[in-house]
Amino acid sequence: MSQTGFTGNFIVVSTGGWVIGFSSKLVMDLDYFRSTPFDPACALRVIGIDFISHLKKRQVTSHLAEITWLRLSYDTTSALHIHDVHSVATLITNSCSDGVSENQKQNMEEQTAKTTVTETWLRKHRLQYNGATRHPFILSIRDGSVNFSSFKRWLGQDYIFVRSFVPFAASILMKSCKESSDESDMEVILGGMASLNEEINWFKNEASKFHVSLTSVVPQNANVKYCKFLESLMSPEIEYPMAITAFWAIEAVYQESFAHCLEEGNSIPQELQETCERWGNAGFGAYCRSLRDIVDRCLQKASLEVVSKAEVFFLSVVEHEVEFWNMSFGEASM
Ligand code: HMH
Repeated sequence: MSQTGFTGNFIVVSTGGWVIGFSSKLVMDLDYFRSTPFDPACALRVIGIDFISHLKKRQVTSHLAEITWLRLSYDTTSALHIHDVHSVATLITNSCSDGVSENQKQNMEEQTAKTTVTETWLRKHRLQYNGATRHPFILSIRDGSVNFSSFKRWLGQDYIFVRSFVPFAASILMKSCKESSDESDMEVILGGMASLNEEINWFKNEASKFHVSLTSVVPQNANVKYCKFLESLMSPEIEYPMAITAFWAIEAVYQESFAHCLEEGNSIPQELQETCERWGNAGFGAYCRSLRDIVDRCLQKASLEVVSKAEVFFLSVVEHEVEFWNMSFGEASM
């Protein structure tokens, strides 16, 4: 057995949500995925309650980051479609009866009962999400190899983005007042807006330190697209649960990215320490947690249609974020 092997009950699911493999007590090696005849065109997701807990137990999360860049797919024509984690857990529980004790079964069921919508998405879309929170630009900040011209490009572009993010935040604030069932949502969002106020000044300061002229920054393609996306979410037709989902995801990607930079063993260049702390600090972490709780509360009772629309917005944010980081390496030719 190789060192990258796992044991446990798990289901392998293709990007489209199709079960392409299922195993009880199987030993899995990441090399196995590399060598199997998958078409390297779309991403593979591995989900399953037992599998996730194994990853945590063995502290092999670095392998998750590693397979972020591994793209696989499978012909899904005759596979079984999974709608949600609940059905996955039921499948595991029903099909592994010989490999799973009654106790374990109960644990699985309990875990499923507590699973929130955002938790389900983060499991389901782990690879895509890691693509945004463990992007090479972020990893280069963490390990100190970052190119300062990339950082400066990101800084100028993000200043423009944040200026567009303010009216978006204002639209969420309005929606929360009109549509939320909980008065405290408004306070959470207002707190976020207060820190955005500070953030704009921070950008100006930082730009002058790095000799970036904010008035002459030309918004790049990915940035223009992302800002247009924000604008589309400001429409009154976009209901609060969908808008707040995107809002949470936007903040969460930055929080997780920069918090990762700050984790033990980093070699962040001293000049970038403040940047990492801005989004990676514990207070910002707690704010993102509150936003996530709002999202989960809103979606817990929402219709399947609203939940699946919100999931699409979540994934769009993740894609825009990856494109945004890519921009730091230079504008793409398209
Ligand atoms: C692109 N995403 C981008 N910029 C930001 N400043 C944030 C998220 C967090 O506010």
